[in-house]
Amino acid sequence: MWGDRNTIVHLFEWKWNDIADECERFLQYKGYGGVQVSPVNENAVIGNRPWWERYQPISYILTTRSGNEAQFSDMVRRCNNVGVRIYVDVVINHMTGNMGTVWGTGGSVGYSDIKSYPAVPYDASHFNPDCQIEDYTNAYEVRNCELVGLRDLNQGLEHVRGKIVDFMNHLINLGVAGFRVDASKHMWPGDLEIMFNRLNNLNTNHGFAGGSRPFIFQEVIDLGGEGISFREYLHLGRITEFRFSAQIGRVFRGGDQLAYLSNWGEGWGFMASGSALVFVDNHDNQRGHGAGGDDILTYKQSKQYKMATAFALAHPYGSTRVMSSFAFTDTDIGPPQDGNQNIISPGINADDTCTNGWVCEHRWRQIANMIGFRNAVRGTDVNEWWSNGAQQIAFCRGGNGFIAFTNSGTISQTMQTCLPSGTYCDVISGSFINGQCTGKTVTVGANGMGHIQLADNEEDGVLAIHINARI
Ligand code: LM2
Ligand code: CA
Repeated sequence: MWGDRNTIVHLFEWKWNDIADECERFLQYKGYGGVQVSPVNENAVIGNRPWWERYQPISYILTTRSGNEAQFSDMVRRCNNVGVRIYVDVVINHMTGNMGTVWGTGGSVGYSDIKSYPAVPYDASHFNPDCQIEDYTNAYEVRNCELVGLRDLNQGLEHVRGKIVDFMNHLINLGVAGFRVDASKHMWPGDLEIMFNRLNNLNTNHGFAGGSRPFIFQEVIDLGGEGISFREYLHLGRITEFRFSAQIGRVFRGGDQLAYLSNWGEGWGFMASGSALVFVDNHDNQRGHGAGGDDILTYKQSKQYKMATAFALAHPYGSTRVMSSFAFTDTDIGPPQDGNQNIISPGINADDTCTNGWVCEHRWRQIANMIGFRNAVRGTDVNEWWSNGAQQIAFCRGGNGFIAFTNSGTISQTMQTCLPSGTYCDVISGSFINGQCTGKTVTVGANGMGHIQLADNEEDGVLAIHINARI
């Protein structure tokens, strides 16, 4: 990422042209560092187009409902030009489920019953034998059997490795910055290592320094108690820290005192900060798939969700990812589509929010402004931790930022903000625009002290000020 940027936003199921527009009109100005895009390669066309059809590959042709290769390539160029990196969700553990002859979004055919995908090509010899994953304490089974019936590729074979490496290197040549590796737990670390080592350096024609390696974050769900540990993947890249997602949701739902967050991070048993990719929710657990169950907060619990997200972005632990959703009640339903099953683009309201069924959490003022906070406090630690011993906390990030939270009761007191004297804009209740603040302000004296007013009944239980929003 560019040095003055942070956080990947997952623009789940967005079309490439819309993402390019979003990089240019919004993400660059808020300081977002990158976009995780939905799978780019051809997937099975399934019924009324559930979101999960994109996790059933037919080939490595870059044609999906998000767009074709020309559109993808144009998006990468346009986003890189404004300093926003692209990270691709690569589905390399498996192909489709077993459902006979199946057609893909690029017009290719798959014969899933005989494990034949001619557009790659893969045939039955390239897959693991038929068996289903049932016992998650059995590492061999988790890696060599089928995950929910999806035809399981054998990455121990050179032919399979070569096809996957060619696919990923093609994306690198098009200018992507890295990958979310789907279902990493279901592949052998030794096979991943061989493949990752064969990836090209990032494309210097897209502004990457010579010798830059792709940023890899592996989807490994490890809440403990299984046959496979995240530790087996630490040397290969970052890892999705699902305990972060489950615990932050539980805490901000009121299941624990905010005061206990004083040692958040490794102190809570999470992996080392430098290995973790962290998030409040992801596309799976926001709808009851994946891990975390009822603890997970989503856009549907908006106040607590914004608070948890603000905490995640204010805290130095891990590399952060923000979820951006389409609205749903049915957990299978895909993105907003027209009568021809084409994805409908989000429209943009005057207040920055989205239309047409897109939630756009990443555009919510409280979330987007915290990207600016995170950029302002880069390189600092948590200091001046304060709590009331229960549901109210506050802390500084070096001398660059201060944030307070209440999950119960009103905060009204003078606190150490660690900021130079001046008047600061609370970027939660408003925004800092052209030197003016549309929300509350905090006046900080020469001693760093400021009066913090955060009422129990406010829209958001957060107040955040930082050095780049001084009036
Ligand atoms: C992932 N990470 O490891 C993704 O984050 C997750 O979204 C994917 O599952 C999963 N791995 C496989 O890539 C999703 C979804 C599943 C869905 C699969 C495949 O959570 O429910 O399974 O994609 O589309 C669906 C059906 C399932 C069926 C399967 C095969 O829901 O009932 O199993 O297809 O036909 C018979
Ligand atoms: Ca596997």
